Amino acid sequence: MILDKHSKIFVAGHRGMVGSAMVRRLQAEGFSNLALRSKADLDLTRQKAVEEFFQAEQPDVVFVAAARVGGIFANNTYRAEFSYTNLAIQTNVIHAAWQAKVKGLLFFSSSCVYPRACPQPMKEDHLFSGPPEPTNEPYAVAKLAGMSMCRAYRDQYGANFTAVIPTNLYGPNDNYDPQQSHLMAALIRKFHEAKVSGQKQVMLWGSGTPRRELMFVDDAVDAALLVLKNYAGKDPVNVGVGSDLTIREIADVAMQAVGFRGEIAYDSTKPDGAMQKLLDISKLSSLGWKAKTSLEAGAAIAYADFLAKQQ
Ligand code: GFB
Repeated sequence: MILDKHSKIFVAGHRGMVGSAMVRRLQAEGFSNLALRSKADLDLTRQKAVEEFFQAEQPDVVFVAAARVGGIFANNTYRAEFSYTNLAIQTNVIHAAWQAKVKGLLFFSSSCVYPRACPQPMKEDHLFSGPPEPTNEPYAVAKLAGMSMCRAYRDQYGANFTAVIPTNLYGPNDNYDPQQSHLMAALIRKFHEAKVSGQKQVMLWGSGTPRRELMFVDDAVDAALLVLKNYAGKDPVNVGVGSDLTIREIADVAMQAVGFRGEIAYDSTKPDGAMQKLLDISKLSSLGWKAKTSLEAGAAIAYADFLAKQQ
């Protein structure tokens, strides 16, 4: 068994949306031996600091949820940062985890690793079969390298390192910055600001026609934990809900959750990004897993989180 109640667990990136959801989940399950460090205490881009941390703490299990992340605009604008920071963090953490002989490591990748022209729904077998979407290529290539590294350490050293590939996530502790945010956080912020200022129209980006598979972050970490505990395969596992909606449909749900009653317009000078990226979740489903949170319920929780952060 990889995890027991005494396991020392390092959640890298525990203040981010995914890492904080993982900490919530582990604590709810009674895991109390968590090794957590803020960015100020441990800069994961510094190899020496990371090695010293692993030598001192000797964690049993590691979740790699630390990353430089953002929505389509941030990915496309801060291309060097998305490349360097992610490559540095994951390289340092994965290598130091192997040196410290951890029992298990789970790396959070992203569905943007699939080729731009990938057949839909995207199966794990489609990985490495074509170039990624250009707006997030540096991020995608870094995440591909992280997955390849997990597989290489497994192949050469027998390390129990696995990657999950989550779809587009949203939920508590999302980043609501207007330029950096992912779709759901951007929708919540824009609709909320329009509602409180009495604005009649909200401007969204692109054409509104691309499709996205949105998943509530607590469901994603639930699936990831199941993979760590029960999955014995070598290849990464897609983590999604199994269905997608157009941006327009997603915007309708967010608008209802926020209570904005005006109109939506689309700024076609802003990019659409990938037109579709629906994950094939057969492998995850075969482990007996199913998403629990509807988009409507998740959007309401996310909006409550946004409001709490305004105070
Ligand atoms: O979540 P998002 O920013 O990134 O969603 P990706 C972008 C889609 O939502 C595009 C549309 O089709 C945008 O045109 N959109 C409409 C908006 N209005 C807005 C808005 O106000 N803000 C934003 N951000 N989008 C992500 C990667 O790509 O895929 C992530 O950026 C991650 O890093 C994720 O890998 C899986 O879905 O295009």
